[in-house]
Amino acid sequence: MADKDTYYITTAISYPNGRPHIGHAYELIATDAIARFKRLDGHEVFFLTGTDEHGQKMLQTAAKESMAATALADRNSQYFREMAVALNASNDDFIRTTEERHYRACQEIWKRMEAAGDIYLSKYSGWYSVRDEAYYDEKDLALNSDGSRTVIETGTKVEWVEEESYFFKLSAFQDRLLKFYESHPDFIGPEERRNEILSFVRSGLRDLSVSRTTFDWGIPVPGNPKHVMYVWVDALTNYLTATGFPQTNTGRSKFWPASVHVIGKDIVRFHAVYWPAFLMSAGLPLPHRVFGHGFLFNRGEKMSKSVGNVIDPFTLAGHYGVDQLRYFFLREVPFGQDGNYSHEGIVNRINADLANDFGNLANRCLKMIAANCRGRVPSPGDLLPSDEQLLKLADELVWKARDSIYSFALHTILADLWAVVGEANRYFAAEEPWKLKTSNAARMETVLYVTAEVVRQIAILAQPVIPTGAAKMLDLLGVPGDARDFGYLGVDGRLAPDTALPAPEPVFPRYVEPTE
Ligand code: ME8
Repeated sequence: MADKDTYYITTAISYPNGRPHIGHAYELIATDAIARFKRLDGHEVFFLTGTDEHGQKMLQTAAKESMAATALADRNSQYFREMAVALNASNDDFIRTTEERHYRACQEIWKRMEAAGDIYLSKYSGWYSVRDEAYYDEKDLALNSDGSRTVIETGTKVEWVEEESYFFKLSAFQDRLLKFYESHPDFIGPEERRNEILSFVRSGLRDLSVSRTTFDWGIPVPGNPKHVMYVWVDALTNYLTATGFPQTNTGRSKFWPASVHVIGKDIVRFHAVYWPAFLMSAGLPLPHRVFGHGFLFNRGEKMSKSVGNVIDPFTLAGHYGVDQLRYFFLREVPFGQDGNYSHEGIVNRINADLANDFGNLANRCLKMIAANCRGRVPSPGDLLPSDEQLLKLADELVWKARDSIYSFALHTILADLWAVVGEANRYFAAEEPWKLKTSNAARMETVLYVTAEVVRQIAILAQPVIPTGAAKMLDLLGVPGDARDFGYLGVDGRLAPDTALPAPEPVFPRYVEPTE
C-alpha cells in the first residue's frame, strides 16, 4: 500500500504563566478539529501542542508568586496538558520548551544561522514589552503623562532595554520573504492577515535582537552562555524539535515541513516573518501555511485577569459538555474572525442545532426503526425523487467539506452539514413515515432507511467537531468502528439493510437551566 500523505499541524505553544483560558481552549479545539478531519480523510497526521516556558514573562510571574520559574512552569504546564485531555484533543505529543530535546534543537538552529553569517554581536538599546515578549519601535508607542510608554495598538507597557545582544540579520531577508509570499499565495491566511504582513515586510525590516544577558531563564547561546536566546527563537523552534530535529532519521522526521501552524492573529508576524527567515537562514524547508485565527471575547470584552472575566475552559466543558462546547465555538465563530462567547449563545446552539435538529431527527427515526423494523436497518424499496434528492445532498457534503477545509472554514463545513440536517427534517416531516406504517409499510421502510443513511453521513462528517456524540450516533446506526472514515461516505458506505441495531437513546440532551 502506498504511504499515506503526511499532515503536520500545530497550535501555538502557550505561556504557562497562568492557567489556560478560553482563548487557548478555542485554538486547541479548532486545531484538533482540523487534525481529526485530516485523519478521517486518509492522512497520516501529527498534531502538536505544548507550552512556551522561558522568557521574562514567566520569570516575572514566578517572582510575583515567590516561586522558582521551573516550579511555575511545571505546575502550570500540567494544567495545559490536562486541558487537552478535558477537551478531547487528539494531540500526538505535548512539548515543553524546558525539555532536553528542545535545547538540542535550539542550539542547532542557532549554530546554523550563525554559520550562514546571519548572526552578529552588537548592542541593543530600545523598547521591550514583557507581556508580548516583543521589541517595539518608538513610532509604535504612546508617551503617557507619567513619562511611561505604552504600545498604541494594545496599551501594553514597555521598558527600556540596553544591553549587549546578538542580532539576526532580518533586514537581509526582506526580498526573499516577499518573493516567497508571492510564489506561495496561501502561505498566510486569512487574507486580512496576509495583507498586514505584506505591508509590514514591504515597509522594511530591521535586524532583530535575538539574545538577552540580564536574566538566565532561557536556552544558552552556543559558545557564549552569558546570553540566553530571545524567547521567540526558542519558542518557534519547538515545531522542529517535535519532529526529532536535528536528527533526520526519526519516525517523525518525515513530518517536516509542517503543513500548518494554527495561531492567534496577534502572533502572525512571528510565524510569518521571523520564523521563515530563521528557517531560510538555517537552510531548512518552510512550513506550508500559517493561519491566524481571531480572538474570542466575553460578550465583546477582551478577557483579562484584571477585568475578572476570564472563563475557565474546564468549568465550561463541565457545565455544557465537551462536544457541546466544541460545536458552539466552531459553528458560531467564523474561523479567522473574532467571536463572542455568551451563555445564551451556547444554550441556543445546544438546543436548536444539537438537541432539536440533529439529535431529535436521529432519535425519532431510530425509535421508529426499533418499533417497526424489528430493530434492524430497514430495507429500502425503489427510490422516489424526494429520496434521491436528499441522498444526493448528503453524498455531496464530503466534497464541499474538503473544499472548505482548504481554507480552514470549519464554520462553513458545519453550516453545510446542518443545512442538510434541515432538509432531512423537512423530508421526514413531509413523508410522514408514522402514517405510512399502516398504509404502506414498504414505503415507510424506504423513508426510514434514507433518513438513517443521511444521519450516518452527517455523523461521520461531524466526528472532527463532536467526536463523542458522533461516535455514539454511529454506534446506534450499527456502523462498524472501521467503517467511519471519509472513504465510507457517499454510495460506497451505505447502511447495510438488516443490520441489528442497539436500543435507541437520545445522544444530545437539551440544556436545562440548573435550579438553584
Ligand atoms: O503567544 N482568543 O502564548 P499565549 C483566541 N507563547 N486566541 C487567543 C486569545 C483569545 N482571547 N488569547 C490568546 C504565546 N490566544 C506564545 C506563542 S508559539 C511558537 C509561541 C492565542 O499563551 C494566541 O493568539 O499568549 C496564541 O496563538 C495562543 O493563544 C497562545 O497564546
